[in-house]
Amino acid sequence: MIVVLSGGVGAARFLEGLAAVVAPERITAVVNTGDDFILHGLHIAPDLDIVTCTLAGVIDRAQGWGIAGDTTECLQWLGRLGAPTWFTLGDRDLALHIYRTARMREGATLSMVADEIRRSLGVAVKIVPMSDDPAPTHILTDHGELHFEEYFVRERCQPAIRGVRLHAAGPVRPAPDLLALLTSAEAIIIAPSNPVVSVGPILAIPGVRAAIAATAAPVVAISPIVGGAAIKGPAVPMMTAAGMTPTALGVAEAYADLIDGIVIDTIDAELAPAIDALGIKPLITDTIMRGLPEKMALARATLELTGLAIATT
Ligand code: FO1
Repeated sequence: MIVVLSGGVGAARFLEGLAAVVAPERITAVVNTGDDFILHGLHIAPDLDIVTCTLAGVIDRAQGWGIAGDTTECLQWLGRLGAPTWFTLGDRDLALHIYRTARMREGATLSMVADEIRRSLGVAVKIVPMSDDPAPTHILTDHGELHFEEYFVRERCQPAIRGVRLHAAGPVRPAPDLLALLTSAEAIIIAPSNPVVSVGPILAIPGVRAAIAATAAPVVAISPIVGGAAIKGPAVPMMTAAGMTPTALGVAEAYADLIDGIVIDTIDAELAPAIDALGIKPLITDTIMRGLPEKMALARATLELTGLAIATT
């Protein structure tokens, strides 16, 4: 099993390429739930839905989130009623949240519901939340403590970050079988996601780092930072606030105790010697995922870095 530690948009795009070069059944995406929050009384799970809908081919490609061709009739009426409309939930998107909330109210776990939804949408890649416990990521700002989505969407990343608080609702246990999945994996890939608020919440779960350190599998990452900038999202200010250097080298340093190799973009080739000096094998390639061919090429390069003789299509 190839296990991919995943956040949202960047991870989803990488997974599209990976699922096109190896059998999708061989892939398990372990997805961040730190962005999950309750809105309109519904359990919203942004990264789970981004990964699932992207792999199902129904994602709004321009945004990277939401469902293609969606409408916002319900949201407009919610606005008329005085409900918050800062988080754009389309009519089709709402079906996911209504279904998830109803099933969890019946006693289903987030893991069970994530599996039901991906199967309903015909996704062969297994999709596993990092935990079934609430694990909200909070951003400490000079405007107070905000949930990640309040900071990222409602406040548009304007408030100055004072810090990041992972697992802000209390102890977070690994999803069922997550630790076994990591120790028995044939390869572990850390997707090109925000190291602080997308991958960080997964690694912060008790037992996860130890399981990755203990696994016999090759562990490789793909840098989400290219030329000192993030392709999407607030990775640079967040890495800085977390005391990391917001470069591909800084990403390698953040994962230094876990990874054997890291894929970096050609723009960052001059960082390769410093990465090599960390005992981490750099692979330099084009990491900008413009279309499916680039996503497939990046997936092949990443698999090559694992050293696994994985037959790719
Ligand atoms: N991101 C935005 O910037 N604005 C939105 O209104 C928004 C709505 C939204 C709805 C469902 C969903 O699954 C994701 C959504 N996102 C939105 C993306 C989300 O805020 C972030 O991209 C992820 O949480 C970070 O990985």
